[in-house]
Amino acid sequence: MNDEMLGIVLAGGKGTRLGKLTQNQAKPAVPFGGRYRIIDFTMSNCVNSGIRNIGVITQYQPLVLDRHIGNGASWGLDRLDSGVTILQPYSSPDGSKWFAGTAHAIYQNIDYIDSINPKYLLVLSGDHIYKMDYSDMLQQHIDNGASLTVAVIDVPWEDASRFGIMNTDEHDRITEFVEKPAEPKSNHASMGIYIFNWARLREVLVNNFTKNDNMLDFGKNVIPYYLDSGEPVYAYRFSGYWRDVGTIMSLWQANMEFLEPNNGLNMQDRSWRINSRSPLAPPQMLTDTAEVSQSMIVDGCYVAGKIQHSILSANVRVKEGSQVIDSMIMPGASIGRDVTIRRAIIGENAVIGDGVTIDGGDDDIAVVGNGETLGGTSNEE
Ligand code: ADQ
Ligand code: ADP
Repeated sequence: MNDEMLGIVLAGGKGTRLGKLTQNQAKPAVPFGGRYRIIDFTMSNCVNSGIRNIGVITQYQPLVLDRHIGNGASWGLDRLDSGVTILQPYSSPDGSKWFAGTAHAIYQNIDYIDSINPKYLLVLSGDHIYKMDYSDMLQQHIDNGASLTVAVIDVPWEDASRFGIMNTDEHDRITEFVEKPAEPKSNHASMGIYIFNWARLREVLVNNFTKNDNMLDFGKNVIPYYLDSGEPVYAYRFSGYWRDVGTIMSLWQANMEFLEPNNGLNMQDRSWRINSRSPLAPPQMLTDTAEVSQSMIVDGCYVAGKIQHSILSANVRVKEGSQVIDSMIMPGASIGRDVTIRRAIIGENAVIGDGVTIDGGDDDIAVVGNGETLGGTSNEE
């Protein structure tokens, strides 16, 4: 059954709300949880759900993401009966093919999708942290006789205006959908995860794009169009751990939750592994001055300071006299002597000079960008 479903990961968003962390890479490529990049969760969910073909649509700063995904071997996608294809905007004789929205990005890749010829199209976002079995969602889609199924989760009311918000009838058929409403009528939020009957979606996209460009986005255009046309559109309820890590605060929070043993993600579960491409790094070194508590320290780290309730990704250095509290340090960052870092995200390969203090304060999170250097003092051996 799952051979009939093609997974498409939308990985092209600019992620402007992540600021300096997405200046040189797409949001799905942002490091998470010490060993991962955000997209690893979606990629692994696909493979664990039995999906054999995945297309990853990129656009904005795709280099890091391309390298990370490679031929898909990290997820076992390099076999004969499976594959991952990176889909980038391309130019054609009739002009630019830049993707103007999520549905437009699918429309531009019709040739690729036709080459796989799926019965169902699973549209995913590359920037969510969660574990989900899409084959269960597909089963419900089939049982309902749906044309489109949207995965739904209840979010805190104060966050509801960040999402597509819907109402359903007693059979979970969606009766109303508004993308990011200023005044949400419910807290049933779209997770941005869709299963479409491909033949019908293809028809809708082709019909509309040949006339005009009014089907650019799934949330803003396609779902309302389906509802107006009376298509059977159903909600698939999800109640597990799920985070949209599109803002600095939500990215920091999800990393801090990752430190909690019972956060609902269950990373020890060997039946639903999250895989990633991790180049081999030497073992971590904790010196006799190191003090580490409630933290994750990944391979290649050198720690001579104090680490408390923090994540140190691969190849991070923290020198003597420094302390790192409630923070996420991305791969390759180097922290000098007598530095204080609290409530912060430190970008990849950032260099923090001796004596610097970086503190987000009690209501905010400080960010140091990828490759940024702070404090001119010597940080050499
Ligand atoms: P957003 O995430 O705000 O809301 P959008 O900006 O359309 O919606 O991005 C969806 C995904 O597609 C992201 O992963 C983004 O990176 C990617 N993307 C965006 N534009 C793209 C393009 N042109 N080409 C390729 N990829 C692109 C959506 C839904 C809401 C829902 C939330 C849940 O619209 O209804 O509640 O997701 O997070
Ligand atoms: P944000 O965190 O800003 O909401 P998203 O990933 O949701 O980030 O994308 C924001 C918007 O930027 C989306 O509507 C997307 O279409 C648009 N976008 C995607 N790629 C680019 C690009 N290369 N240049 C400019 N805008 C883009």
